[in-house]
Amino acid sequence: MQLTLLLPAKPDERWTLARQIGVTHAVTKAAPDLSGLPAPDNLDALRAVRDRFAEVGIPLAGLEGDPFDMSRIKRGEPGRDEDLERYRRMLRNMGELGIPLLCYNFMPRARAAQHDWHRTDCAVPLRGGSLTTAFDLDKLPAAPELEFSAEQLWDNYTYFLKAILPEAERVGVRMGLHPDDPPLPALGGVPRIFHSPEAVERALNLLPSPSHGVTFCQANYRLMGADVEHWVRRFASLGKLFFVHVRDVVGDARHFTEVWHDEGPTDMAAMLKLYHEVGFAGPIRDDHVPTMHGERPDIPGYAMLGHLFAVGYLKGLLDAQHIPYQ
Ligand code: CS2
Ligand code: MN
Repeated sequence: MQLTLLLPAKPDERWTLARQIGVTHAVTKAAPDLSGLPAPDNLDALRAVRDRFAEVGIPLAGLEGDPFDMSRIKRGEPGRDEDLERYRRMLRNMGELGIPLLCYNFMPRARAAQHDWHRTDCAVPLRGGSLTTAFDLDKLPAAPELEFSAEQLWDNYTYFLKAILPEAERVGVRMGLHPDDPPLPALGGVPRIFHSPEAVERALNLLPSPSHGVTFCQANYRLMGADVEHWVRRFASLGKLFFVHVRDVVGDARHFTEVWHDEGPTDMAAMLKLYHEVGFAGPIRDDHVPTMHGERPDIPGYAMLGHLFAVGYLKGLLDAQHIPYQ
């Protein structure tokens, strides 16, 4: 396994801290507002991002998230073919630059939403006054009329996959589908389709390809009510376990709170042993952590102090079980 952190696409103190705690690989969201460069469908821009990480010794294991506004693709709106060509260009660039993984989601953004992933509270007190995120469906206004149907979203997804997956396969980039977060059938007036493991497997079977697999976001599979061990083994047996997000939650998809990696209901040691047993050798990251004393509350899940704890905790569990990692 490659011990990884999601780091900003521009160097800052988080890069230094990542190196100091022994993280060996990075993933990043190379969107212009984060990189200060054109989007990754521009080869020089993506090369600059890759070289930034290479220069400090934390090679880029992959890209995550929407590299530019994906609304027209996800909503099936006019202009999507232009965006799909950009997406294919980004894949070609990744292949040329040796960036092997793309973690993507297909959550259409609700008009009012700030992120694709959604929370109703980003300052829930946890241990010692640390602050975590939570979601409570009952705190949202009554579900508005859907702007379009789940079947329409499946059609948009199929159109997207047919347009870009052959290119990913041609250039050797592996695409890991991240589940919806929260894994609900609709949110904010738009449908969601990747809220069950069966839906993810349906996606993999739409256009069978060795370049298509899963980002196994453990907490979201738990929120789906899925048999997490079963699906880790199934995706691994299919050669589809490309990337792992290993964080924990209490609750279910409608009402949950994210928790510290060492205080959740999931046996993290057993999960790491499972990933090792099924032969997972890809990148693994701690995903979200609580915000700690003195940290900015405006980047929920991604302030750095909690990652120092989480990475140390995961390294301890790996070392104690003699599970090799880079
Ligand atoms: C996270 C994502 O929701 C999750 O589980 O992995 O929010 C991820 O942090 C963002 O999409 C950026 O990749
Ligand atoms: Mn995740």
